[in-house]
Amino acid sequence: MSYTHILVDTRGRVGLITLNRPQALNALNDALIDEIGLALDGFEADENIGAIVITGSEKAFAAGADIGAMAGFSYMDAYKGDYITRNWERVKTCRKPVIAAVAGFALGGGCELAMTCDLLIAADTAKFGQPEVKLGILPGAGGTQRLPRAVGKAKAMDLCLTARFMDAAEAERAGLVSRVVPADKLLDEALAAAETIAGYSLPVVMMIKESVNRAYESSLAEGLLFERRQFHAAFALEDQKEGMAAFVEKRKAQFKHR
Ligand code: CO8
Repeated sequence: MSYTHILVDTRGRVGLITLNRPQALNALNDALIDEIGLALDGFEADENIGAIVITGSEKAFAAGADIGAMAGFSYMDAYKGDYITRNWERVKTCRKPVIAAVAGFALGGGCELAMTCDLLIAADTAKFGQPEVKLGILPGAGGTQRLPRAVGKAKAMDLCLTARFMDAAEAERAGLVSRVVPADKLLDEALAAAETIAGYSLPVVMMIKESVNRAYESSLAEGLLFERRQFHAAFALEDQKEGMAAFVEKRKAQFKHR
């Protein structure tokens, strides 16, 4: 499979997707989002892959949707073509965990793409923002929905309405980012986290991803019930027997279903 807008690689049990439109700070278009979908299809089907990392360049994770490409759009072009957003939830529907490793700008659709990932690790150079208001549009791929869930209404309103950027330290304080690391350590840290996850039982990892995502999309009662049922189901797994036996025997678990 050859790609035009991304680079696709594997590192151990980790699938690595690097956004690769350096001339436009990795601005997103339909072709790029479709390629991410294809790469995820491949990694999902590959039993040697247990987790995926999506990253960009030192300067930009992605500076948003491609403004030049959409500048002349009519309402009909955007609506009928379901511009960019048509394949947007693919990261979420990927059952294996996806980590965003963000350095530099993650703006507009770039911030939204990072937020569809399960875990967000930022370089100390990262800058997050939803500056669409400056272009006479609003966020269109989850910015007004995922950002308030991640950082609360006050900060989401601030970012979406003023278009100011939030640096990595603020993003970590606000809860958007799980860790901030020096820029030159970003990829190593993200790959190490992904490799750790890929070493665990894949069905359990998938249950965790599905359950945590429920917390965003359901009432508390429904989410808790879903979690409890998944928890019960985990006792049907050989990996549960192995994981608990290994703990009792003070050795490292050898999970069968990775
Ligand atoms: N689209 C297209 N090209 C871009 C984009 C973009 N979003 N961002 C940067 N570029 C291009 C620039 O035009 C420039 O190209 P050239 O060298 O040919 O002139 C090159 O990348 C380098 O950019 P700058 O010279 O501007 O670099 P600076 O370091 O001076 O500035 C910034 C960096 C601050 C990131 C600046 O480029 C900027 O403000 N970019 C636009 C940010 C923005 O507004 N993003 C939101 C876009 S709208 C959006 O994402 C809506 C999403 C809706 C849902 C769809 C899902 C994707």
